[in-house]
Amino acid sequence: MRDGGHILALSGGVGGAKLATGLASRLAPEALTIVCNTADDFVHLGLTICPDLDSVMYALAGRNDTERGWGLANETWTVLETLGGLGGEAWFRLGDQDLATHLQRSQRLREGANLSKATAELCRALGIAHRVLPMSNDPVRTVVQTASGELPFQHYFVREQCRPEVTGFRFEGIAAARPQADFLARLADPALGAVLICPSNPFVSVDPILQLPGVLDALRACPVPVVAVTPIVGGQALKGPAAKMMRELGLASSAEAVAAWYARYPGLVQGFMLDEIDRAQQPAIEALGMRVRVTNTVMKNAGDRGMLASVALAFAQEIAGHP
Ligand code: FO1
Repeated sequence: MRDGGHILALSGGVGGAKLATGLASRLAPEALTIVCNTADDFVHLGLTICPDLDSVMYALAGRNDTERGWGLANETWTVLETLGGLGGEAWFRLGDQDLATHLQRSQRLREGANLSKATAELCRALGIAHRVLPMSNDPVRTVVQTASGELPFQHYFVREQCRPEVTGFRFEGIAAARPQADFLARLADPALGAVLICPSNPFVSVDPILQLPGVLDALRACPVPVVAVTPIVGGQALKGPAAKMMRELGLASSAEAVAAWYARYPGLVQGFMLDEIDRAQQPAIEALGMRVRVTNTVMKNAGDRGMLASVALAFAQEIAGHP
């Protein structure tokens, strides 16, 4: 374990999973907890699917498909194709191996395990040593508000391929959802060293975590730096619809606009990590009251992931040393 204390990473799917693997390569299992968004979750074909937990677990296990960004490598699609042939719903592509995860999770939930327990069991089975937590054991579901009406998140994202114009989001169930107990306990733990907000979609991956009752207060009360890594580089999201959503919401699609989005939560984020290509935005982000670290944020390989993790950890330590 390094001397920077325990690190709590807040993550969505693909981008977050990349930084999570970088952090896991630098930190001992007892020094890192990854909290995943579960507002993308849904029940499909009778199975509970947790895309962000899956992406993080598969990446940490070294079994993720790096081309697609989601699901398992070396996947086959026999069940899905057969299902499609029967007239079943095949728009959400569940691979043969991936199905085993959803079957096992759904079975454990039916048997009475909560999502944290089912996740811990899957992590153990996949050989993952670091702690992966769902943000809550209670259901929260993102509903995407579009010019043509509301859509459940996966219908918007996968079935409609993010085509509808976004006007807003709501997180069904969030008012009654309790943050996962160990997540809150970590925020109150004197051994906590920093909170990292992974390069995930601020609207649909990070906001659901932040807006769980009690989380913002706990984050503001903990005396450690909160550092966010930009998911927008050169005006583009490396993966997913964040840039398109920003434009449709009337925001600039820029790292600065992401920082401004987080600045809507006063006193939350102390440090913001920006890509080299966006260096010119540093003064504007500093004017929001955040320290800025400019670095390469594009994670193409394990070296990049480890490097970004190291820079984030050093940046957080620096802020902690000179608040
Ligand atoms: N994303 C897609 O774009 N198409 C799919 O068919 C798809 C299937 C899928 C199955 C299991 C799983 O865990 C994730 C899956 N994803 C798929 C990814 C996922 O829906 C999104 O990347 C996240 O919800 C956004 O973070």
